Amino acid sequence: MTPGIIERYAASLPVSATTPRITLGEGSTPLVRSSRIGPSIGLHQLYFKYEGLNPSGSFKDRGMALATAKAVEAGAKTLLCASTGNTSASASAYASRCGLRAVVVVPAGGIAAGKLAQALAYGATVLTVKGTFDTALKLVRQVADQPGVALVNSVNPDRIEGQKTAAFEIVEQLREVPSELFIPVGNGGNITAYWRGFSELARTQGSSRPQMHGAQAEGAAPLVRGKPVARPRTVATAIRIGNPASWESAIAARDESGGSIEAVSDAEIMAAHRRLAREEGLLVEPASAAGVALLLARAREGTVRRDQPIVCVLTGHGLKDPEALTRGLTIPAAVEPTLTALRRAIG
Ligand code: AN7
Repeated sequence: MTPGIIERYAASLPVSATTPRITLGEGSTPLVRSSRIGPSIGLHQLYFKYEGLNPSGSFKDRGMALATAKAVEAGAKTLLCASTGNTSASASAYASRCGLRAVVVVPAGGIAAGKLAQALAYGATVLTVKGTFDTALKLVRQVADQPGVALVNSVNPDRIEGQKTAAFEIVEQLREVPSELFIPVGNGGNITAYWRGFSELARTQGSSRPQMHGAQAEGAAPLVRGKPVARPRTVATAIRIGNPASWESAIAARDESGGSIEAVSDAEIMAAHRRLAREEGLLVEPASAAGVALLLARAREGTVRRDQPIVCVLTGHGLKDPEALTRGLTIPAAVEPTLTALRRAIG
């Protein structure tokens, strides 16, 4: 049996012997060495942490395993969240696993098809609101004080604790600390979690810490602009967030690591998304390509350390957003079922 993150990292997590070891097999995701993108820009130690291979298809499962375990331990009956899609898919999966109710609130028309399908299929109560993720999060925070309800957005500290385990895994897999880490930033929870993970290793093992580079989409870049964005816009729906809940800790990760949080355009995101599929065989959702887009931009500027290991976190699976995968591509017309027609079509 594959141990989940609670079992593997219990000593570093806020759990006791009686905390249930809830798992869907999250974590232990591959660190894949870049075969073509890295070498094309002179980086021979570029790696991708492929978090899309988690059980519900995103990194959220690490934090959700722990948040659900702690909710069950506290006697909760309902998991509640607002979401741009992945948190809702993950909460719905872990709730069904534990016989809890999931209530997920998502922006109407604002989440990728696969994520909505997941929440419905796992049996969650799915509510869509006319507004942004920020509006949805503000609303759910106000109803989260009901008895038996656990709020499982990343404002829940157990989410961040669970997600820091990805930093532990990277160091185990690489057998050293990367010099730079590139990661998409929406609500700011995950960059906070990685920084905590690397910082804990630095404290306990005296290791170095990477420079943290966060990527926001140009039309949804409050941390880059220094002020909330009322109407966030981007093709990367997962990070269409205008007022991140983990604002201060995301900025702290940037500053303490000597890193950056920068904006990338939708065109750059989609170009990186396509390169990951066509040059690496890695399907990701658009938001997950934002970190790679930032790396490519910095490599063009010449501000990347070429001789050091660099890791890009690929946060969510490509199949979550099939529309993004086929954008600009045409589905071929049917071929007559004859050898001649097939040979002609192959060319
Ligand atoms: C694929 O699901 O906020 O900076 O509600 O799904 O920790 O928010 C998702 C965020 C990056 C950004 N990549 O992480 C949600 C949600 C993917 C994501 C992010 C998200 P945070």
